[in-house]
Amino acid sequence: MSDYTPRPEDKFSFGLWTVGWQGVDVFGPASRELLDPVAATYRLAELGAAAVTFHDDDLLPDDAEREATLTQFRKALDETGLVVEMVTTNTFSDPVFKEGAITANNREVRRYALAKVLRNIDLAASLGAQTFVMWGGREGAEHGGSKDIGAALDRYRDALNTVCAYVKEQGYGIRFALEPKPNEPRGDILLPTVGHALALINELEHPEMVGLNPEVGHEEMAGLNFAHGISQALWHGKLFHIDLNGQHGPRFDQDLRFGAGNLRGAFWTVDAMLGAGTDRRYDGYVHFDYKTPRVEAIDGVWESARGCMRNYLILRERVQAFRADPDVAAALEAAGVGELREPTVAPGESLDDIRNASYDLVALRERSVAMEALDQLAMEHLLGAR
Ligand SMILES: [Mn+2]
Repeated sequence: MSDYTPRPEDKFSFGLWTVGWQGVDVFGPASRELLDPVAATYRLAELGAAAVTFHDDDLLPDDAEREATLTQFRKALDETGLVVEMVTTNTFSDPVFKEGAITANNREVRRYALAKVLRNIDLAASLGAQTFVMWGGREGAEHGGSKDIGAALDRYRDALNTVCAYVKEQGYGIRFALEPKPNEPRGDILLPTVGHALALINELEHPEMVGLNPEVGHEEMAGLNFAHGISQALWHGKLFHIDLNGQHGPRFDQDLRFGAGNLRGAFWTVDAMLGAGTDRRYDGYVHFDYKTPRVEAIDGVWESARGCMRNYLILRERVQAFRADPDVAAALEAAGVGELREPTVAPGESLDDIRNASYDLVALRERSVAMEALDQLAMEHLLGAR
């Protein structure tokens, strides 16, 4: 049995809001005590994390205590060796943002939201964060006709252009990562999927500064294949960050620990992160954005954090064994996976070469694709049967 102890080189990272979630849901108040974010930082370091991330309001809910808390937090980082790799802004909790933040109909709200984001960018830079995530949880609508979608996208674009220009002007080494989500808390959220967000990025003044922070549960809530989504983001050079968690199909945002929910999806997610047999791999922090279920007490909080990392390490081992298995190499060959890497029309060929070629359609119709065999091998590696 392998050792699944997390190490700094595994680059595990946790949002302070994850272990800090008190279990408040639509039907009931907090089920756990408030966790001090500085104390949580020490505990996550003990568990083997390499980094922490936070929303401004997770760490610094009270302006009067801002400097004192930051001093304590910087001390915790120094003492543990943890880094802050990503920072994000809470533009969703305060009822001022009830109808949106940077795309609210109300212009005062949009200006206040932008000011909050800019202030937080300064904080992110001062803590050495490389990535600044923007999740527009309140950017959306419940009512048809209540939102001019084109104007909302104009304002989204403007806000991204503004923050990119600000980062360049300040000389900060920060990139932005958009986090898509289809719904919840809004009935319908703008930029609902990886694909929608990628399309918006193409309209920006500095598209090279903006990528994605896809989250497992957010794509799966929409019934989408997360491994395919991050593979496309990698293909565009846009997988700047990742939010790992677990989800059981299209229902409310469950935020289960990584590996819970769609386990086969988690296997292919880790495979995609490791390149899926190609050199297009994710090399950033392995970031968890999950919530310990409300039923748990504080012991369950730390167990779930440990479980996220342990499940990633177990799945990584299974994926690597799958990719190293000679039977899998043969099955990939039989399934013609490598052949897709050959251009359909080779350099130097003309369209007449494909028009005038003869095709044995009977043989093509009847050919084996051998994909069940390949998938069964993956299943057996995942289940530890090989
Ligand atoms: Mn997230």
